[in-house]
Amino acid sequence: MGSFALPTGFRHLPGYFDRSAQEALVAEIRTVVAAAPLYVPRMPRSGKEMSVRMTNCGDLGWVTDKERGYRYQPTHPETGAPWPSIPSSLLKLWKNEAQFAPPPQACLVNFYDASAKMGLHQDKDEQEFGAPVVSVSLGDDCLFRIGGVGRSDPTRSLRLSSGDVVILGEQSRLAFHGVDRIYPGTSTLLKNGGRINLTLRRVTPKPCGAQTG
Ligand code: MD3
Ligand code: FE
Repeated sequence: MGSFALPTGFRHLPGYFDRSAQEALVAEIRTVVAAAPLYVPRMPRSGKEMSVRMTNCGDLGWVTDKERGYRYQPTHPETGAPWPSIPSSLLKLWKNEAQFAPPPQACLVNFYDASAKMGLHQDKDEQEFGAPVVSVSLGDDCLFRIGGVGRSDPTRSLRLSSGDVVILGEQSRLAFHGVDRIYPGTSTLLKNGGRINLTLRRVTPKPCGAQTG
């Protein structure tokens, strides 16, 4: 609830995608999920289930399980298949908003039902923090919270709606953040309700002199 400044490099672009673009994105994500089913991520060591369901597209996907913990890998943890490719509309979003950064390697797909949430955390499993994280919200609204680079730094809460884009660069890249709650029934985009969040990331530094991302 604070009114202090957000970290530099934090950009919230409300309504970036209009309804028809959101519908097109949902159709593309359904294709991704058909090839790479949502799975139940588990916390390292405890094996405790997260409430969010996850999958990925891109060369690398972020996964977690009890035995091996948080990591990026090129294949689905349950099917063993390579992740499907990142939809072109998301590559275009990255190109337009992440400026000089080389192409995204990972697109994490998070699905929240009415009771799902995500605790306050930092995204630090990547080897590259120079590139921003670019996120897209689809479906029901959520209450998103962002703080500073220390776990106990004061936090601010923002409501994110379907079609919103959030860009986390510079100081905000390593800020603690989380999703406190979903507001069920606030969007008609997803037939059965819930919220999808897409998070585009660079995982490794750009290979020096290479032509590919
Ligand atoms: C702020 N996802 O997948 S997206 C995650 O809505 C994650 O599913 C949330 O946090 C979600 O790791 C938030 C917005 C977001 C993404 C990455 C960030 C905010 C961030 C990285 C640093 C700071
Ligand atoms: Fe995160």
